[in-house]
Amino acid sequence: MLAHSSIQSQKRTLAASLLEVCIPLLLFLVSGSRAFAGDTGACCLLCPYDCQILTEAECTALEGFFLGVGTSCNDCPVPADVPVPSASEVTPSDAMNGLFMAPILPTPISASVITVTVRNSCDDVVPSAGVEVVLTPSNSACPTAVLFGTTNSEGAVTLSLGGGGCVYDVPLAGLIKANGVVIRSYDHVRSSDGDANGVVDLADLVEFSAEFLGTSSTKCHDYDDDGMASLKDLILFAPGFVDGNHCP
Ligand SMILES: [Ca+2]
Ligand SMILES: [Ca+2]
Repeated sequence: MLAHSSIQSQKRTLAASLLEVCIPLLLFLVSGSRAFAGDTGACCLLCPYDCQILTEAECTALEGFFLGVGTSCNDCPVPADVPVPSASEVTPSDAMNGLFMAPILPTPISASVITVTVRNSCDDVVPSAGVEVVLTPSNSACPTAVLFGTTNSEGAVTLSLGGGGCVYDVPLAGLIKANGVVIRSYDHVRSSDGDANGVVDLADLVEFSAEFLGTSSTKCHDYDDDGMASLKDLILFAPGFVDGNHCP
């Protein structure tokens, strides 16, 4: 009787052991069959960028982009360095609806120093982006103007628009490119050195005053493009005139 009980006990132990081994094995085979069936591939996820090897259904559930069965994560397009105009910003030029230039010495005038922040489609900043300001021949830049730069780790670069001239209501008058993509196209590029002779001088004051007093129509000295040459524009004109701002 004891021997029979011992045998039964051994059988139960053996059965338990088999189950312990077989259940994981079955689970492995079931899950492995999916891979053997070859229905997985690269699932590219954006914002933030990621990639996982999944089935198409699993990828769709994550709102990813399924590249196809058998594809690898190396095939996912990486959007990180593609600038998007609507996500990028230029201060203070965006608020002024145009670019403002001024001769650079002895001290750059505030609004002529701009900050360009480049972002991608995920609204993430784009570091190490090459940024360039492109002007028409109607504007002349000082030799030391900084019209090119590379964004820092915050996706920002500061440029100094030293120079003069006046362009208004001309499409493509001032372009800002980032990694070759046009992120801004301004119709106005104005300067306190409106006649572009390299110095904010009496001739510019005469023109500014005419617009400020309303004896001539607003054209070149409405720097913030609000429809009139007013106190806000005088604040940008006066320091350059008083200091005789000039190009090197
Ligand atoms: Ca001048
Ligand atoms: Ca104005």
